[in-house]
Amino acid sequence: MSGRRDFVKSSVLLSVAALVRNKSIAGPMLALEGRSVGKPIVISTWDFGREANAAAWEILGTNGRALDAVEIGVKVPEADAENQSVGLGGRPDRDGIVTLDACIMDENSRCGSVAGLENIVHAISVARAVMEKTPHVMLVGEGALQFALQCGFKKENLLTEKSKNEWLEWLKDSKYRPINNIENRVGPPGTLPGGAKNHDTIGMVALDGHGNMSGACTTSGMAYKIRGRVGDSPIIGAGLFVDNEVGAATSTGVGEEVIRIVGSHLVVEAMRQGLSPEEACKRAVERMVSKNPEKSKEVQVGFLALNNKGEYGAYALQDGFTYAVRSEGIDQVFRAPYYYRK
Ligand code: SD4
Repeated sequence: MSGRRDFVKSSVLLSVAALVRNKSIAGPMLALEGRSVGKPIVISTWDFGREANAAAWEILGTNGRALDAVEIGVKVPEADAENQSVGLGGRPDRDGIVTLDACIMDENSRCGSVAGLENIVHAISVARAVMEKTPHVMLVGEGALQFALQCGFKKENLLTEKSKNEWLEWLKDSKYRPINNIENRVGPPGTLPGGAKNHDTIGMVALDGHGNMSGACTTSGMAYKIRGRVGDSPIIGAGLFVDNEVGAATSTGVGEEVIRIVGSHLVVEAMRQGLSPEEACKRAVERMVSKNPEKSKEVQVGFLALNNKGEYGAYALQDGFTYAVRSEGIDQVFRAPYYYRK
């Protein structure tokens, strides 16, 4: 009982800390190292992670498994036609075709992944089927679609009128110009027609009441990418990594930069060495800067991490990366600390 009281007290304190932290959005960032609310807990990328967390919490809050929670959680943005960077309604490649990348990893280090998947809304569930029903980890393109159809997934058109019209507009000058923090920003004229708002890849990691961790990551990738391009999101170790003995991490942003440093694996290994989740994310960002200083100034990458004690943190290259946290007594979006200060 007193444990429960202490827990509630610490949750309240944390909410206060969270308020303070959110206030800091406009000013200097407060680094609250190793924030912890205990288990179960789910965290995910960007503001829209909050809705995904709510779905995941229905599983976690009733003593369910982290693996089920992360799958159900990320299916929310996958099914949202208004979200133009995940699943249905995602922006297409430069040939006008929506291709999805996704991966999932569980507490036993089992993992599954699909890349360049077309016409299936829930890429994450196909990734889970790869993990559970095949001896493989990753299926791509035609083969991934064939496998999904064999598993009973239904073929659907993923290109909405909105995304199609924007792509047709984009074709007028066909320049590949990713926008940082696309979720929070209105694109400059000519970059995303109509100054459209967007969301971004969802990466989600969770710790369940049994002390087990899982993660999921799903995206339509960078808008107007070259046909066949695969980002970090379906690559185990880059866009997502889970080690039940240590913790889990996921990433969002320009996938090429994440792949080069095998970012999420690096974050988990840094936590294994004793760094807090935020420090570990910062280490990955610093590695990215040291390996590619010029490029890192221009692009956005954010890492999000959770250790197996329920401590969480994030760090990004640039300002603007947000993440959502859900646990008993907390349902909140935070703004991550970042490397490049103007
Ligand atoms: C990718 N990391 O395909 C994904 C996309 C993303 O912010 O997260 N964009 O590279």
